[in-house]
Amino acid sequence: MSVLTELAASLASGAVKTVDLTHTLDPDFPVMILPPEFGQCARFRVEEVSRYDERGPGWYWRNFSCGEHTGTHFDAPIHWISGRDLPNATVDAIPVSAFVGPVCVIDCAGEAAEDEDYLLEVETIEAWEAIHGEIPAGAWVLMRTDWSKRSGAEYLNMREDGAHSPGPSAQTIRFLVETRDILGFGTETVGTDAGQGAHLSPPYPAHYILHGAGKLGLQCLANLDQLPATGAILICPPLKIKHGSGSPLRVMALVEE
Ligand code: 23J
Ligand code: MN
Repeated sequence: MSVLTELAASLASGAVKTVDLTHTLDPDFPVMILPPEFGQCARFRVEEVSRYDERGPGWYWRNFSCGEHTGTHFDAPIHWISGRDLPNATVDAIPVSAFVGPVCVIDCAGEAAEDEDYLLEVETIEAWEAIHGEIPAGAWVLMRTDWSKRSGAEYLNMREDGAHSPGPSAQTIRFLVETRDILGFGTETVGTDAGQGAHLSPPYPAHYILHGAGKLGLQCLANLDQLPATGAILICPPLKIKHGSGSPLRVMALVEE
């Protein structure tokens, strides 16, 4: 059998299942809050156009609006100043091959439960690799923290000194980009960076280093506890927004039972 014929049979039999890694787009879902001197990302909004009524007797449809970084979303390299001059740096120009690929999941749920400012360090990646093998070039790497199980104020976890949520260290992102040549890095939190990432060096290291190297980001992912450490295939095509810096999207994975 060809690879895709086998895949089709495996999907039909349930040997390969599809896992949804996406939060529902909802006005109540939190968005990133930046210091007040900066522009802000818009929440998801929706208005009804018609619902089998005088505005449209046979059809239901709505208009929606939101930010490019609202809800479960994709970050393109041009999102950050370090990636501004790279080729194919916008969501409409990234080769679509980047939107399907192998995924490695680093489970930091226990550490994040102990320490809300937990930083994923290189030693932890190396310990993970000692068990699961080296992260292959071109892989998506996802940081599982179970942060997606939080709701309301607990999700952003804002305090007077800013947000408190886990993320990768600068060294870890540099290691994944330079030594492993990953395709992208994804998190369950509102950013690819830790809540206190502005105080790291460089500030927002995940954004700065990933996008400066043409790598991609995913944020506000859900259900990472349903993925194996290795062996799943991630599917994450953003909307084809002209010159887009990112986009909300449906993210899913193919997982072998
Ligand atoms: C703009 C400024 C800082 C950050 C972000 C956006 C994000 O996290 C994002 O959604 O890309 S940290
Ligand atoms: Mn973003």
